Amino acid sequence: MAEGSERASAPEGLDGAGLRVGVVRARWNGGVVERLAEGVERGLKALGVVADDIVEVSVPGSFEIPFGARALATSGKVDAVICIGAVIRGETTHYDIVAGECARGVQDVQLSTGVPVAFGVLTTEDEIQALARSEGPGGHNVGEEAATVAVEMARIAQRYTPLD
Ligand code: DLZ
Repeated sequence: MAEGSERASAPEGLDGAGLRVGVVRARWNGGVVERLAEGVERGLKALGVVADDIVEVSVPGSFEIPFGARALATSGKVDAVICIGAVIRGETTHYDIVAGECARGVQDVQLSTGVPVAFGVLTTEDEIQALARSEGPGGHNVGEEAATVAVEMARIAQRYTPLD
């Protein structure tokens, strides 16, 4: 597992004020996903994204996350999308399919639409690992990290999107 020092730090002065952010959340492993959602909320708030600019879509499982992300990305209503879910190997016989298709689909969505999509989906061996990556304030939370990624990538997209 990546230690704190290996994780990407946020760029200096990163500011999410005025950005509209979509959140796609899976209902499988709902307890862990709720913890990730709390991390997303903390992360966005810390960067100045207000609650009125956040739209949330719930999907059944992580396999459906790319579809939800595409719906939001093509809506014209968001500057970035954050995906949160938890695929836990111990509880999932077809773990590799669900986790792999989720990651592939998310990457497809952001490259095909030009709207950044942050991958806050946990793929872990067991629930202990999932809980360790969805901690409360001050701890490691992949949802919180994904919030920072979404804001950073939205700013990059704005900077380099050609004018009409
Ligand atoms: C079916 C399934 C299984 C076994 N495990 C998980 C999981 O650990 N995490 C998750 O988000 N979703 C899981 N799913 C549900 C699939 O993502 C999907 O919702 C169903 O296969 C229906 O398409």
